[in-house]
Amino acid sequence: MTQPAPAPQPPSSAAPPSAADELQQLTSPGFPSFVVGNQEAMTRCFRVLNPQGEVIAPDPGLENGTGVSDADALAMLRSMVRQRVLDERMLALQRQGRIGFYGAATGQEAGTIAAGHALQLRDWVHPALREGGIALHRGYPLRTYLSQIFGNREDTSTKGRQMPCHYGSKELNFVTLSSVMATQMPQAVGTAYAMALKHEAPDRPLCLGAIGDGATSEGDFHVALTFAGVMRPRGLGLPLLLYVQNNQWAISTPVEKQTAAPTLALKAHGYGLVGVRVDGNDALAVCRVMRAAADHVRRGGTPVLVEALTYRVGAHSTSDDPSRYRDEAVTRQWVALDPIDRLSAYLRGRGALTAAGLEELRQGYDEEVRTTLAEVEQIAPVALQTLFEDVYAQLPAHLQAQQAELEKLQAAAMG
Ligand SMILES: Cc1ncc(C[n+]2csc(CCOP(=O)(O)OP(=O)(O)O)c2C)c(N)n1
Ligand SMILES: [Mg+2]
Repeated sequence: MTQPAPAPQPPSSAAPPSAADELQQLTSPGFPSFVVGNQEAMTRCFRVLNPQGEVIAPDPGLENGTGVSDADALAMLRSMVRQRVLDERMLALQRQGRIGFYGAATGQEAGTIAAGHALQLRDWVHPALREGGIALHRGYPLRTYLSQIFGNREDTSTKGRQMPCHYGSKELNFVTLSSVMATQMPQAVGTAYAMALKHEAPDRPLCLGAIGDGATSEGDFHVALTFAGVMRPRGLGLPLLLYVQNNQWAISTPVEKQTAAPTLALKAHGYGLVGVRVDGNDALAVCRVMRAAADHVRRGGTPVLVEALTYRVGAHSTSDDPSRYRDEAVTRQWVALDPIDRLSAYLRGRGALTAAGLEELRQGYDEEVRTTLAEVEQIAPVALQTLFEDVYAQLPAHLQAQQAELEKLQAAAMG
């Protein structure tokens, strides 16, 4: 008698990778080379520091064995601590009903700040929700950053017409965030194309387009990668870096539901781009990879897609409660891989920072945020008549009528 064939099993939906699984993979395979089709660069995760902040494989040919000076590491740490303090304060403020919305970058400070630090000020940035810290790192005033969140008269970026966190600065080449996912990608391709037409290799300004893992499922992502590969003005690659912070969640959708590909960096290969995966919680690794990628595209090399592997340890935004859809035990494992702890442990090991020095930094930024916030809360809201500005050179009749009506209502309200 033959045994009945076993009933086919439904495919199991892949469980989110545990931090332990990811750590297994996070061995340092050596510095990735920026070559199209380099399987190892796209699948293994490049890192410099282990979770304790020790250099995994010091390279005697490089400054400090890491390729990053203490001054650079300290500059990144300062901005990362500032971002953490600021985000914590903003979340508290939202809970108190003093601001409407906030999207924090908690746990992603290395992925944000180190990527920004690797660029030059002449380089353009098309940011997504987690990259506001790059603007601050470039010198965007905290007062203006907070004014945008309050939408007050000093909100020079968006004049109170946008949601909070939509900062932008022409002077800093930091393009105002669009909430619409993945728009950064084709826009960055266009900006990079303009750079390629206006500037000569090998020292061209570049453009960074940043998105999250969820945005890789948008059509715009694929359109942008196609153009990034095929557009070769003057026979050179575009000066373009496509940067994906893979924090493993898109609100409540895990990255395993975005793609069956083993990594997001692998997607670069299908479009003829260079793909590199880096530990997004390791500021030194992000800085090194992004600097090398920047150098590569300034010279005219093929555009690079960098996937920074990290985790969204907090909520998506102040409108979200992650405990309703994910296992927070996994989150706690990632909290143990905190990028600020790791970088500060490294700097302490080098004698470039003390525990007291770190605490002083924290307190200094806490004071800065509180003082600036107290000032910003006193700034008047945007004047109502600005509703009618900036769209029409000549206000159409129906808007003129509405403006007159508004003025009458305002006069009546003033008594
Ligand atoms: C085209 C589009 N669809 C849906 C949304 C609503 N939405 C806002 S953020 C978000 C998830 C973004 O996830 P991800 O790209 O991983 O970035 P993260 O927030 O994790 O940094 C969604 C679905 C949107 N803003 N734009
Ligand atoms: Mg995400």
